[in-house]
Amino acid sequence: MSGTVVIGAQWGDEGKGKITDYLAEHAQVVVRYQGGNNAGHTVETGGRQYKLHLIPSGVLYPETLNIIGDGVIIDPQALFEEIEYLENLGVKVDNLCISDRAHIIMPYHKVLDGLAEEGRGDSDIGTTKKGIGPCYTDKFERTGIRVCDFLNKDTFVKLAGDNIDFKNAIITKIYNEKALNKQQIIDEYLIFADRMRPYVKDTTDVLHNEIKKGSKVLFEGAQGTLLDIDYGTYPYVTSSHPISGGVCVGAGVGPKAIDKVVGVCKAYTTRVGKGPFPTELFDEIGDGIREKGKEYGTTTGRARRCGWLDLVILKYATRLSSITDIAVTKIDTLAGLKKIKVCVGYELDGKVIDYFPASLEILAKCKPVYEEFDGWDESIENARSYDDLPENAKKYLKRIEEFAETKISIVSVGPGRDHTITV
Ligand code: 2SA
Ligand code: GDP
Ligand code: MG
Repeated sequence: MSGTVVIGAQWGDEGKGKITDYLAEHAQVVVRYQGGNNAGHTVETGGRQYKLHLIPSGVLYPETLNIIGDGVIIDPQALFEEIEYLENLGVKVDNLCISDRAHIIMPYHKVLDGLAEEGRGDSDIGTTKKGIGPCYTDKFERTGIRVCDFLNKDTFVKLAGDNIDFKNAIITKIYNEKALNKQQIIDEYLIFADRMRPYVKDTTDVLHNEIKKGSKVLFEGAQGTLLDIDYGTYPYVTSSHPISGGVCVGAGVGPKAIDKVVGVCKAYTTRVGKGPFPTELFDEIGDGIREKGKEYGTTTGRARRCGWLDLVILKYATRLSSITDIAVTKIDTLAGLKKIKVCVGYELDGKVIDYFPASLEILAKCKPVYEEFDGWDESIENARSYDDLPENAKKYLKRIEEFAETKISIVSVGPGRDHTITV
């Protein structure tokens, strides 16, 4: 048995796509278990860049089976656009399986996501407007459309019709906007259903058979720990479970299917969207990290907020997901900084705490307690072994391991597949 989970230990965009692609060389199956095309996973190999949203990051290996599990929500239009995008880049998308229990993102979900965000004014969440919150809301309200229902014409027409009538009442009466065209949506989505049919399977069955035969499985998380609906900075979170606990429900396996959890952690912190961020930098250091690290949203192009590494968050993430191995990414971005700070606690009402508070009001009062490290000038993109790293970078990594009480197994020094050091 060999099941490895790759999760984001911060607010997403830690480089999960890159690490999944790197580890996928030795895997037979890659599974997405939550989220939708709000995710943006960038993989670089062979001098080419691939931006993935819904399709698992194992797709660049022709033999790898890629599964979209039941915990994922699927925008059919976005799915086929992504398949076409990959095929135009010469990547065949033959080995893709979609769960018959996953839910479908419908046009009204996207419209309602946008209208709700506008309605919130300054208190907006900063969503990707891909319909994520409204689609998961329908799932839990029990009015959603599952893939198996999407493929059954009569069931789909009835479910979609009822939903569109109901959502149109909200759109016209509450938001005073124009109603959506029911027939047009149904006709368009029936065509998508036929295109999706060949990919759809009971993915739990497929996955269990693979596990039984001894295949190595990678479970690829999207977003990150602090965007988890239960454990993140609620309400500034996404509507699913990016933590490793999400794997069991989102892929249909028990905890025994997992024997390793890789927590991907950027050497600093970024966040896109609104919400608290204790170590955020508002100065030229933060701007410099954004430019050097190309910190712009993979899906929306939004500028990411940048700040120092927060070890309180990393420790929280390691505990929540039973992280066994840390992958530190983008350490190359920090080269050239004279001093590098790391948050090792929060000062709250005159005392130092080392846990991540649930209440946003309390979090707002927390002031980061920093340790300061000397930086390094050498560019480290060409480092291919731990010994190639500058001494000061090694000291920085040692402190991360020590604080998180977890070993670092991977250090990433650039965006490419080969810019990777296995420790
Ligand atoms: P949503 O759309 O309902 O999931 O938004 C809720 C919050 O979750 C955040 N979120 C993300 N944060 C980081 N990266 C994500 N993927 C894209 C990327 C984002 C982009 O890879 O860069 O391109 O802007 C992602 N997806 C959701 C979102 O910002 C909200 O804070
Ligand atoms: P994900 O959502 O966690 O998969 O991360 P994204 O792909 O949204 O954002 C990470 C960005 O950093 C991508 O553009 C990657 O190509 C890039 N990247 C990943 N690892 C490294 C690294 O070690 N160094 C540098 N410079 N870039 C990296
Ligand atoms: Mg991303």
